[in-house]
This record gives sequence, C-alpha cells and structure tokens, in this order.
Amino acid sequence: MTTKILSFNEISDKRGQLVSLESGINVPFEIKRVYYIYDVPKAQRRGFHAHRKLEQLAICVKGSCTFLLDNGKKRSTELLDSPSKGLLIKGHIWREMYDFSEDCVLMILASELYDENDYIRDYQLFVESQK
Ligand code: T46
Repeated sequence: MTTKILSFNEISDKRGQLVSLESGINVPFEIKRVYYIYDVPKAQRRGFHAHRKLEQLAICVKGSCTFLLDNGKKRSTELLDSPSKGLLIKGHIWREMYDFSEDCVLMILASELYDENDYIRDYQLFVESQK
C-alpha cells in the first residue's frame, strides 16, 4: 500500500498547455475507468473509505482539493492544486477529500471497473484489515 505524488510533463507553447496520460508510461496501471467529481459544495467531505484492490490516480484538472490519507497507522494530507500533479493511491488506504475549491474538477483514473465489493466503508473494519 502506497501513495505517491507524480509530476506530469507539461507540453507548453504559446497556445497553452497540454498534459498526456498513458497507461504503462506515466500512469503505472492499465486505465479501465475514468470518473470526475465537480460542483462539490463548500465544506463537503467525500470519500470515507478504502479499497481492497483498486489503484487510482487523482488529478485536479481545475481548481484544488485536499486528500486525507490514512494507512491505519499514520495520517497525512496532500493538496492537489495543479493539472500537472497526480496522486497515486495503491491498496488499502483510507481516503477523505475536502476543501474543494468552487471550480474544482477532480479527475480520477482507475485500474478497475466500478465494483462496490472493492470498497471498505467502515473505518474500524479498515483498521482491523491492516493488522
Ligand atoms: C474514491 C474517491 C476518490 C458509480 O456508479 N461509478 C463509479 O465509477 C463511481 C466512482 C461511483 N459510482 C456511484 C456510487 C455512488 O452511488 O456514484 C456514487 C458516489 O460515489 P462515492 O460516494 O463512492 O463517491 P466518493 O467521492 O465518496 O468516492 C469516489 C470513489 O467512489 C472512490 O473510489 O477513491 O472518489
């Protein structure tokens, strides 16, 4: 179980910026699903779960938000505030997302199709599963 910040190459010219994301090149898994979260009300927190198997790469393509990351022993936070910055989350990590800016568009690339059975939504069960 790990989390890691990835920096993506920005292809810049006078027309603007472009970031390319490719499975096996700068995304370390095969991308099976993409979803995005936006229009999150101020003060709203989301997440409150871990995953059993899923690997994900989270990128704020617009605006910013913060991830709380908990491996059952230690908590840390990561501010996502750039479309050239990604947060890789592998394995059993409890996550909560908060402080969404009004314009935030949080895009997530996932290694698996949506499967509710992959979620651990009970914090005590999550902590137990880490022992
Ligand atoms: C995660 C964090 C960062 C689907 O039908 N398909 C999907 O691909 C997803 C992701 C969700 N849903 C449904 C399930 C719920 O009825 O959309 C609803 C909202 O999902 P959820 O409450 O899980 O959303 P978040 O923001 O709490 O968590 C999401 C992801 O579910 C999760 O995998 O790591 O973003």
